[in-house]
Order: sequence, then C-alpha cells, then structure tokens
Amino acid sequence: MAVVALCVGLWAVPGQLHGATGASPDLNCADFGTRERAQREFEEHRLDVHNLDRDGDGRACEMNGSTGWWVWPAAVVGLVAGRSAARRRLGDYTMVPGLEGVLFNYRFDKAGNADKVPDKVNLAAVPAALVALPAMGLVRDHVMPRSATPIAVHVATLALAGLVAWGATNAVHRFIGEPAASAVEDE
Ligand SMILES: [Ca+2]
Repeated sequence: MAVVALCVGLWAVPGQLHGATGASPDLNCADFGTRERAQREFEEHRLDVHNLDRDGDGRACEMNGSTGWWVWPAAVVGLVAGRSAARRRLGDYTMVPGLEGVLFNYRFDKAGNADKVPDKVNLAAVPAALVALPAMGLVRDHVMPRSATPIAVHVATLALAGLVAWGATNAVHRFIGEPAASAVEDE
C-alpha cells in the first residue's frame, strides 16, 4: 500500500506543480497522432515551447504520420456507401454489385429495354468530397483527441461522410422524392 501511495504521490506532484504555476503540460511529438495536429500546437505559440521543431525549419514533428490527401478518397467512399445504403433501404433501386453499381444506374424505357446511365450523384461525390479536407482538418485539430492517428482520422472521415450522405439521401427522398425504381438490375 505504502509503495502504491508513494508512486501515486511521485506521479501526482509534478502535475500539481504545473497546475500551481499555470504552465501547460510539456508535450512531445509522441503525444500527437499526426504531424498536422503537432503543427497546429506549434503555431499556437510564438516560441517553440514544447520543442516540437528541433531542426528549426518551421515544421513540427516531421516523423509523425500525416492524414494528407487520404481524407479525400475516404470521404468519397463514405459518401457513396452512405447514399447506396440509404437508397437500398428506401427501395429506390436494386443494387448492381461492384464498381458498376456505383458508377451506373439502369433505367427501363417503355419497350422494357434497360438503359445504362451514369450515376451523376456518385460522380459528383468525387469533387464534392474535397470539402472534407478542410472540414476534417478542423475536426482533427479541434474535436478529436490530440493522439488521434491518421487511421483514426480516416475512419472518422468515412463514418461522417457516410452519415451525411445517409441523412441527405433520406431528406431528399422525403421532401422532393426520387423516381421510384429508377434503376433495376440489368437482365
Ligand atoms: Ca522541423
């Protein structure tokens, strides 16, 4: 018991000293999951108080992982998956498996012939998902924990984009309506 109390005491005292002096806790590159988050911390202080930029080139924790442009494809996959799941639930169309079902719908004319048409909404998701880059930058730097890794940011991107697409598809269906059975599987 005494040993535990001593350990807790030794661990707690430095924290209390920090609190007493009002200084922020010392941070190292290992405390940051991404170099972008470390960069934001670095830029918040005029001096490099945490010594995150040892070579002094203005870039913090270069050895840390980066979320980079991978947020973009993660958002595209999330948007398409969320929309597809919602449309499947709404019964708008029969899913065509694979990439073909993502890129194309099948529409029947009066004679009953199937017409393959590009899915413009899914195609529009590719440039639209660029919005996720600044948006997820804000989420990563202001909402997620400091230690969130690039994988965690990408999973969050996928989930958020999926939820947005799911909600938007259901809202469009409710307020505007989509053509019923606009696409069915090609026979
Ligand atoms: Ca540096």
